[in-house]
Amino acid sequence: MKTQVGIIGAGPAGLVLAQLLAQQGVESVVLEDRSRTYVEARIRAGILEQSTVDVLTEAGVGDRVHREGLRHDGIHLQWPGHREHLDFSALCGRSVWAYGQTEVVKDLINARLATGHPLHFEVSDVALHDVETNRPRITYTDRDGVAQTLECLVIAGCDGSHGPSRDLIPSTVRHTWERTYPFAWLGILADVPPSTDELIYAWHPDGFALHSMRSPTVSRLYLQVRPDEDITSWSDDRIWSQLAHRLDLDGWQLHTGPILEKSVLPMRSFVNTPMRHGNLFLAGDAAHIVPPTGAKGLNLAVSDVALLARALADLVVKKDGARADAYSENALRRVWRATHFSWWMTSMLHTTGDDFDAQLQLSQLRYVATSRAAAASLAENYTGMPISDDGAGWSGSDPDHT
Ligand code: RFL
Ligand code: PHB
Repeated sequence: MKTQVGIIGAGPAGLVLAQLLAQQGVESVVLEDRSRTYVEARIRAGILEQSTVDVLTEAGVGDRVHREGLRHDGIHLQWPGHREHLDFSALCGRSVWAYGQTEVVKDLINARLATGHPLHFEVSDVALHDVETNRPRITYTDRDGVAQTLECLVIAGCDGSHGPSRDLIPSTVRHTWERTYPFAWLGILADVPPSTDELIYAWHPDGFALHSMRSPTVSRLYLQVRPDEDITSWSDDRIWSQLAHRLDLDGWQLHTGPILEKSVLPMRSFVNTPMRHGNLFLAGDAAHIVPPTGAKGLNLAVSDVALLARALADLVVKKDGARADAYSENALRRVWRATHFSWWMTSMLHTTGDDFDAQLQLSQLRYVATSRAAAASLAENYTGMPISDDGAGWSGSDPDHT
């Protein structure tokens, strides 16, 4: 079999890339080792930056997010006795949307299958070959157990943090940076209407808590826990009472309901460079991981492939390699900005057990809540850098800037 772009992974990165390439007349084959049901049910991120919604719209899969997504024009920052609202529209003129990754993935799979272009689930033994040549290949076993070879012009490694693609970059050119954090999140999905209009990010001496949401009837909440936390020691009652305790504010009440899912997520920052080696291009979690505090993981995956789709269309259709040559550097500018912001939000909001750290965190929270400049910095990072080929940043995005 032959294709122009072989895409490994049907997560947000691989599926958005396939959709954007198809729109530009570039053929691709998507290979995914999990089942469609598994991929569509995997509960992960929930906040989409405006640029992400724009890319999904441009990719022809924006209808449902516009219809069912909940637009948020700010967040609440909380510490004991205080809940301060940051108004993103006033601070930077941008918004975010609460819309689950499960729904983004369902929309993308439906769109891909509707075009009739290949998307193969439940493949195994995926291996990449000759990525430094003009004829890279992917070998795999299809769901019927038949060995297959896919000849490509380029390969897009969109296979997440545990996929095989990243390892094809030789150690002589590869550089990685990593930070593991001394805490994790216990996340729940609950069948109860959100108790808040905007997300609440709460600092508390007993640990961070976050109130998010998926729809007008489903809430998503998180608690800071130890990385080795045993989930079986967290009964539903214990989870709700810790959430109520950490999110407590006079005159406000947390509504509880049936817990549909609970899991512990480790927290890590990781960056792999370069994001291109020969005719292998990495995108999304295959190249970088951020802790979820900044809500950036899914958004970075989408911005990577927005840049990559243009680069690959130029390379494959026009035989113009300029954007492909600049891809790694341009994508990494956004990646490092999001890596810093996610680390900063994580450091500001998670208790370490150290009293000095706690005082610095409270001082920072008061500063962000009272200084327009500090609040605007959080707002423009949270709502995300506009996507541009040269990673030029935010110039021109300030509504007051002429
Ligand atoms: P994905 O979504 O992991 O997709 C990669 C796909 O590649 C497939 N794959 C393979 N396919 C074929 N052959 C192989 N050998 C393969 N190996 C892997 C996988 O099955 C999968 O379908 O990466 P992508 O597309 O880059 O998207 C990135 C986002 O999914 C990710 O950044 C976020 O979800 C991160 N993240 C969260 N981000 C947030 O902003 N907020 C959250 O609350 C949040 N929760 C999470 C998360 C990531 C998690 N993981 C990865 C541990 C919760 C979890 C559990
Ligand atoms: C979520 O809704 O899952 C969510 C929201 C904000 C974050 C992380 C996760 O920072």
